[in-house]
Amino acid sequence: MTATPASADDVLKIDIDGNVAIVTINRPQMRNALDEAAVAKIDAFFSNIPPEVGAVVLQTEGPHFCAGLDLKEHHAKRRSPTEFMRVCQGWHRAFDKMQHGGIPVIAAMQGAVVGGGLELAAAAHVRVADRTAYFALPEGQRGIFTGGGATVRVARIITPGRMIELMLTGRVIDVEEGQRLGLAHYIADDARATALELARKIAGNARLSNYAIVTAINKISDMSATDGLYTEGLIMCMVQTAIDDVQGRLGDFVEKRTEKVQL
Ligand code: 1HE
Repeated sequence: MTATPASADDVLKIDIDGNVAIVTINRPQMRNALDEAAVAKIDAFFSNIPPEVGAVVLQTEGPHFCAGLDLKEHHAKRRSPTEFMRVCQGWHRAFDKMQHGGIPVIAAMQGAVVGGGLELAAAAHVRVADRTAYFALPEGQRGIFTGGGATVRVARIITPGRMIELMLTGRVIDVEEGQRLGLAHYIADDARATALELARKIAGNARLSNYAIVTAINKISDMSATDGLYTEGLIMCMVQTAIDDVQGRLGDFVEKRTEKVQL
């Protein structure tokens, strides 16, 4: 594995392993709570993903994935409504780049995936949890609201009604229920290893197909059915005419050189 210059104290560690980037949020002493600097680093990475990278593993250090907003910073700064609006917009920008940047992101989750930590995970395309993972939206107990995209991303995954119930009650859901609701796609003994294995496989897909998958499906779900179907057709044409190796990939199937789709 080659590593970009990173030290143990970096808030965001970035390792490039072939065509997979492993991005590690590194504030375990704060349970990976996100302050303004950490969000800016996430934004910077997803604004400028190295060109060789075909998939990203997003993971965090320590026993908890992410405790959400840095409540100490928030408490100390006594932010005005406008200042907090800017913070929320910063989260939205960073997580939008992650979700719509065109490169698949696979999250490896453990322990608390709560508040803004769940908002972060919801911006990933594939979510792998280990058996310690649990999920909650405790904003109601803290006297705040979601500000990192949960009303859009989490509500779409678990439904708005379920999100309202979780926020009102502060209920904590375990990994099995999280999987049933779609917050985890996989439960694994070693979430990081499974996420890396999936990332390597995903990075082997045609790059432009991956781009279309991670950008078009969410965008099309914002459209009317008529616009969505039209857009889908256009993207299909663009993808299959622009991919250099499409004939090769199709030929591999026609000439029986590739695996069938089977259980
Ligand atoms: C923090 C944070 C934080 C821990 N901001 N410092 N998020 C929450 O409401 C979750 C708050 N955190 C917790 O419920 C717990 O810390 C955990 C369940 C995640 C972990 O428990 P534990 O026993 O392993 O650790 P701890 O002893 O609670 O925390 C260790 C340290 O991390 C401690 O600091 P220390 O100086 O006493 O060592 C904690 O204060 C610190 N810490 N979580 C700051 N979140 C864009 S809007 C998003 C809205 C939200 O995300 S609201 C939800 C906020």
